[in-house]
Amino acid sequence: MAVPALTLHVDAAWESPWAFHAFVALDEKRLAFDVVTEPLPLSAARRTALSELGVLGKIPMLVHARDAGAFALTESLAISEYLAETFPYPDHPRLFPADLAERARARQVMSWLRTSLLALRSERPTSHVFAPAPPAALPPLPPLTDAARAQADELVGVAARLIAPGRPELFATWSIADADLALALMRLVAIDGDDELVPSAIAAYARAQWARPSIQRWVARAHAAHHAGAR
Ligand SMILES: N[C@@H](CCC(=O)N[C@@H](CS)C(=O)NCC(=O)O)C(=O)O
Repeated sequence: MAVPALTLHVDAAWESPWAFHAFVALDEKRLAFDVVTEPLPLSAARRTALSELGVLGKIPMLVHARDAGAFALTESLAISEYLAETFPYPDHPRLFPADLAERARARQVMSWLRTSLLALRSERPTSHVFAPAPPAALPPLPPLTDAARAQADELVGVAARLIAPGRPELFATWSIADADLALALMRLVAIDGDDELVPSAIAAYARAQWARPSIQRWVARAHAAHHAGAR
């Protein structure tokens, strides 16, 4: 069997939202890839080794073995854009909308999700979103502070403006922005319950996205890591 030319370095606990993004992007592109797990926080030696490879010592890191030599890249959005351009449609499914305005909107949402909602992200961590049921497997989380609650309302408001009623995806076809927005919403839906903070139509969007095979393949790896005690 041919050795995949692509390797993705992810966190050993499988709970990084940015590694999730890169993994889903590779899977949606129908690309074969190897995975290397990195315990976090990275040791000084590992951070140095990764930064010598790909400029920044972080995960996710994509390594592409090419005739011209290995190319290593961090930053989840840079990774999905590299995959979109290196393995373009129609030979591979799209990651970004074909329409330029929709593509820009997808980038806007993903950039915002990476730079905002810090209190909500801290109080509703992905460790709980990716944990296997029952939720009792992890200690319960306290109620949201006022700051995180305001950010939850902001997130729901953004989702409500973007998701057309009854539409399963943000745009005409699925895009990687759907995976990012669904994960952000699952911080509320999976931890606090559907009805608590998220209107049912938006919770239904998040759950439908969550059922996507690429996302479920990440979730299965996260559950396996949990059972193996990697977190
Ligand atoms: N903006 C980056 C964030 C990447 C990032 O912050 N990665 C963290 C893990 S989630 C990391 O590598 N931390 C190194 C460490 O904890 O030692 C992206 O989108 O990929």
